[in-house]
This record gives sequence, C-alpha cells and structure tokens, in this order.
Amino acid sequence: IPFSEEQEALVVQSWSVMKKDAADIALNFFLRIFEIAPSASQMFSFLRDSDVPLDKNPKLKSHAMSVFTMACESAVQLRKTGKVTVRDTTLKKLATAHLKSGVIDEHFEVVKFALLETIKEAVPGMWNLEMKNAWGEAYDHLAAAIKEVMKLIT
Ligand code: HEM
Ligand code: ISQ
Repeated sequence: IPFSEEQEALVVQSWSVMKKDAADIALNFFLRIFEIAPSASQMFSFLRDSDVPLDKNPKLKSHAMSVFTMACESAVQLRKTGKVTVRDTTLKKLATAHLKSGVIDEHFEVVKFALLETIKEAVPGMWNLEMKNAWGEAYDHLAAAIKEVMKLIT
C-alpha cells in the first residue's frame, strides 16, 4: 500500500509541534531507550565521556533530533517516491558510527518502540493508530537503509 498524503501530514504535523520542545523530546527519547534496554544505552560514548547531566548533553539533543528529522524526511520521500533514499555520504557515516558503537539489528526495534512512545507522550491529543503506523513505516524504511549499508561494510 503506498504511503499517502494523509500519512505524510500526520508525521510532518506532529513533528512540527514536537520540535518546539526539542530538549524534552530528546531526553524522553533517550530515557525510553534506557528503560527498554539499559545495556544498549551504554553504547553511547557521549554519555560515558561526559560529566554534564543528561538533559544538558548537547550531543544527546542533536543526535536525538536527527533521528526524528530523518524519520520525518523519510515520510516525505515515501509519499513522493515510494522509497527512502539517504544521501550516500550521510548513510555511510551513520552506518559506520553505529557499527563502531556495537549496534545490531535488534536494537533498531528498541529505538523504534522508544520513538513511538516518545511521540505518543509528546502529542497525546494528536496520537492515534494512523499516526503510529505512519511514523513506524517511515522509521522502518530509514532503519532498513542504514542496516543495509551496515551489512555491506561489515
Ligand atoms: C549515533 C541516528 C538507530 C545508537 C547516531 C547519530 C545519528 C544517529 C545522527 C550521530 C552520528 C554521528 O556521530 O555523526 C540514528 C538513526 C537511527 C539510529 C536515524 C535509526 C533509524 C540507532 C540504534 C541504536 C543507536 C538502533 C542502538 C541503540 C547510537 C549510538 C551512537 C549513535 C550508540 C553513537 C553515539 C556516540 O557514541 O557518539 N545515531 N540512529 N542508533 N546512535 Fe543512532
Ligand atoms: C542516536 N541514535 C539513536 C537514538 C538516539 C537517541 C538519543 C540520542 C542519540 C541517538
């Protein structure tokens, strides 16, 4: 089934509301990952090497925002072209960074669940099954693109 204009709108609109609270969203997102898979959160070097509290960590905020932004961009591409293409250099950099950190395929399900829970909590009035599926599909295509390159360079 093609990704519809309505699905794109659900993602784009909820993201435009959420990004006003970027710092909260980023922290909640990370805490969700930590809650689901405490061991996975130890892979984040910017936390191991840091003395500042979690909510003041600039990398946590910027990297978490990238995940949301890239998933949102994926929704736009899915509607326009039916597939997700990430810039080659970006994709290689991402795949390399994740491989180096010890990320495996199963972790992508953890991050997906954390992402969806974070959105649900951030926009409770907008949240519904259609929104969940639209974000989920956009994330799955993005994750598949990253995982594919991770396998190629392993
Ligand atoms: C780093 C995005 C999935 C764990 C990053 C960075 C971005 C990003 C933009 C920063 C890369 C850089 O250093 O320039 C994404 C996206 C994902 C995804 C878009 C899925 C679609 C995951 C998963 C895990 C994970 C499944 C596993 C729990 C990490 C870790 C780092 C990282 C450990 C390195 C942080 C550090 O130590 O500097 N991610 N990520 N990511 N991500 Fe992800
Ligand atoms: C990097 N990759 C995936 C998820 C993340 C969540 C918070 C901060 C950085 C991240």
